Amino acid sequence: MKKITLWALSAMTMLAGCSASEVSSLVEEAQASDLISGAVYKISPYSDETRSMFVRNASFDEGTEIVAWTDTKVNAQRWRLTKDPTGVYFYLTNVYTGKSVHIQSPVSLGARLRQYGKENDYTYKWTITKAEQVGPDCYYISPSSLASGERLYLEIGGGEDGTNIQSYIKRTGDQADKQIWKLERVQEAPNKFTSVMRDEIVRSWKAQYYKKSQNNAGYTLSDAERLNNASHQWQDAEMFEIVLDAYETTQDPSYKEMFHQLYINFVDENQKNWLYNPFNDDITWMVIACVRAYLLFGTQEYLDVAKENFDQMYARALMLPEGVLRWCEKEAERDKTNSCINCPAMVASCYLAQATGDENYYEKAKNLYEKQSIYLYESSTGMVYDCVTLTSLSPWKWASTYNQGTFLGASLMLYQHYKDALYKTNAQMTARYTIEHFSDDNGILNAPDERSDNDRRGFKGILMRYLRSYINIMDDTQYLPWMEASALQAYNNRNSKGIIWTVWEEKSAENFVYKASDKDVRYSNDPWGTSTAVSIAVNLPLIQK
Ligand code: 7K2
Repeated sequence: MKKITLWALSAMTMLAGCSASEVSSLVEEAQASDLISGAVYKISPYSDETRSMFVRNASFDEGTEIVAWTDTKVNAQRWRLTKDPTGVYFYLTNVYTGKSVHIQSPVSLGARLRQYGKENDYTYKWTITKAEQVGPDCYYISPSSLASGERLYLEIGGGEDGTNIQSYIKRTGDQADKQIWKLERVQEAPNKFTSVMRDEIVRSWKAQYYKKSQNNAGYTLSDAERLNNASHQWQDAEMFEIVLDAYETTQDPSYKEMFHQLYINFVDENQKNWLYNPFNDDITWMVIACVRAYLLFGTQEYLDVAKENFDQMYARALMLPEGVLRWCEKEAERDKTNSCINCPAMVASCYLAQATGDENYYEKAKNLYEKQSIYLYESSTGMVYDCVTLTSLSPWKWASTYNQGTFLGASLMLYQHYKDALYKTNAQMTARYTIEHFSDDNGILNAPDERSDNDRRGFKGILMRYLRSYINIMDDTQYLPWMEASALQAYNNRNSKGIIWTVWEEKSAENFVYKASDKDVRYSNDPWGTSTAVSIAVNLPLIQK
């Protein structure tokens, strides 16, 4: 061990003063001449071709580790090989992040690989030689920096996802295979979000969850049993909305049928009047889904059910004289008004106005908007507060993607109807606040509070539909690159089944478990936390080329 480290140091010192031709003369073996400079490759351990080299979590961060991970056919697992100016060594540049593989220096036994944005010294240069005795496309990959006959070779550590890739002295016998890599040339895919990617995401999600969400038992539940089910109601409704989004943006008639099946199942489980549920927001989310479905498909029952539930909900939820809506009818919650009831109710009311032609629904939405703006909106920043207890009047100043989204949506719908510039300004402020507040250093959506909580994990899917409205209605594409970058991040972090957990900045595990700081979240049977990627996929406006 000691010997190698010292030797590596001396090799470094030598190289530091070398000219290009001197460097190339140090290479003793035939280079892999059939590798094409500029072409894109999948690089897999020969001992486990189901995996490939991956920038951990598809992160753009400088210094991110390069690891082996189950191949998911995404650019974060694809590498461009480029010859260095001497024509001897290769750079390996990730197709997604644009950053190149660098070996920890001084190069020694166990040196790790990381990505960085520059590729101008020997720590980025790789010698790739054929392992012809093993098979076609098989190679050794060595750091360029070691000048003597004794080279180091890249090898994988263990056999799990996330196992590191390191350099080591030549292995023999049983161990030899772990230093062999398959370099398979693949077609280059641009870092653009396409309709093909969108359809893959929807298809995978449907394949994983759709049948399981159907209740074929054919029994009617008692009220008490339905209450136990209540926390799924609004999640169901918001996933149904994603199906409607998909219909709107693709015109694929299969979504019409899918919505209808989901609706049938919903009323089978929850019946057609939902007032037994004390959460007024739960009722309202499903009202939105139903009235939207009526507007799209013309099925009268959807509108009748939506209208009945909305009217009854509104009558019991309206708090006077304040003019806002009560979130929950439970005794301890009766003084509280929340953005998650007021804003969806404004949206529902605007849709009902469109569906019925009854102007009163627009008036209801307008009045609610005015009161929401007094109690739970900061017009100077575009921040939507979460909730306030009217007896204490000290709001919880917590911004969430869903409240930002529904307030944005209400602003847009009211602007379209009343043409009042205030709604437009609020829409612009709210959109800007949302993008600035929920971005990481790389300009990609990041909502740390919404990673694992049972309800919050689906929040950002709601935002996506209203961002689409914003882009279309305001004809303002300034946030489109942000949205596309976020969609691509999600896509690059899919698992091999095509399922994407709501934490788009982390690779979705093959075993469908998200390790939150306080608990493990299992999502192989729960579609909610993976619906957000479906939402961005179907809501991202695709620019025709
Ligand atoms: O406090 C409310 C809301 O204001 C806040 O934004 C979120 C944050 O939490 C609750 S809403 C949570 C749901 C719980 N189950 C029943 C649902 O109707 C309810 O909306 O997470």
